Amino acid sequence: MMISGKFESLLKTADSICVLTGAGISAESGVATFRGTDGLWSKLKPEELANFDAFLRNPDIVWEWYNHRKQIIQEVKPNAAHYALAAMEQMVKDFTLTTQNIDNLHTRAGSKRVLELHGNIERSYCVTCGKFVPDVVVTREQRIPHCGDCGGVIRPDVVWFGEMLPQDVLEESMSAAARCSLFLSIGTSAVVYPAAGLPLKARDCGAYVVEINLERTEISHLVDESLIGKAGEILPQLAEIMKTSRSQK
Ligand code: BV8
Ligand code: ZN
Repeated sequence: MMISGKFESLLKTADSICVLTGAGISAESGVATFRGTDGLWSKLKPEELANFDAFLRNPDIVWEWYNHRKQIIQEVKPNAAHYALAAMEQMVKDFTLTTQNIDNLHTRAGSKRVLELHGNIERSYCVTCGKFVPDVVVTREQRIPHCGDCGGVIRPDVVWFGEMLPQDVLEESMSAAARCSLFLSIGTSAVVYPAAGLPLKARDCGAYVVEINLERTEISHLVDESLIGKAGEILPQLAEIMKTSRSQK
């Protein structure tokens, strides 16, 4: 893997690093991406599933989709890319990991502080009283889970199209992007906003922005360096370079 001298030096010395991950970082764990060739969206339309109106119209269909994804996520494991980022977090003073993924794999790989921009599939809440409900199971008999307290419909705690992102998480991600000297955009097609605005914010604030992705994306022409390849192969190499000049923080 060829990287520039500037990138290598920042990996070894940068005090503040910010990372944005997307579905591509979980692909090698066996979790389908959205827009790649075998992506989820190639068969289903996001507007039919990942939005609140679709949920109100067909809560059972949306729950069936999330239940299917929950089952896959429970069967898969973090891959080398997730572990590499968890190792980097231990070596860098100011390290911020922001993810668009809802699969919990960064936390399962040992990352201590994960900013979840689009929520987490393992959490659900009642749309009426807001009560969080752990481990919701949808069955053939009970296709739409209801709240034990008020009888309201329970929904996955994920951010759908047209919904605001958790404000505190977004603000913390934006300020990390603004102060970092190195920004890594990993496994994301960079089409969904405001998440895709993070690498651009970092660039505007003077960070060196590197994209690691299987193919070129909407922001490839805007970043400083693009590494085309698998996150599971590239990230461990970057963590090794980091290790050569850093110890545990
Ligand atoms: C909001 C739900 C305020 C959770 C998701 C017009 C222009 C611009 C923006 C908008 C617009 N109209 C509306 C908007 C705003 C809209 C938006 O951005 N739309 C886009 C699509 C045009 N955004 C919103 O609505 C957001 N809310 O803005 O609120 C507002 C309110 C009203 C109106 C306007 C604004 C909410 C966004 C969150 C939506 N929820 N999912 C879930 O079910 O998961 S989005 C969905 O896409 C996922 O969350 C996912 O995380 C996200 C991004 O996808 P990626 O992670 O990038 O995945 P993708 O498959 O696309 O790419 C994977 C990449 O990995 C590929 O490039 C592939 O090549 C690569 N790859 C594959 N394997 C590997 C790999 N790379 C490395 N290694 C590998 N092995
Ligand atoms: Zn309730």
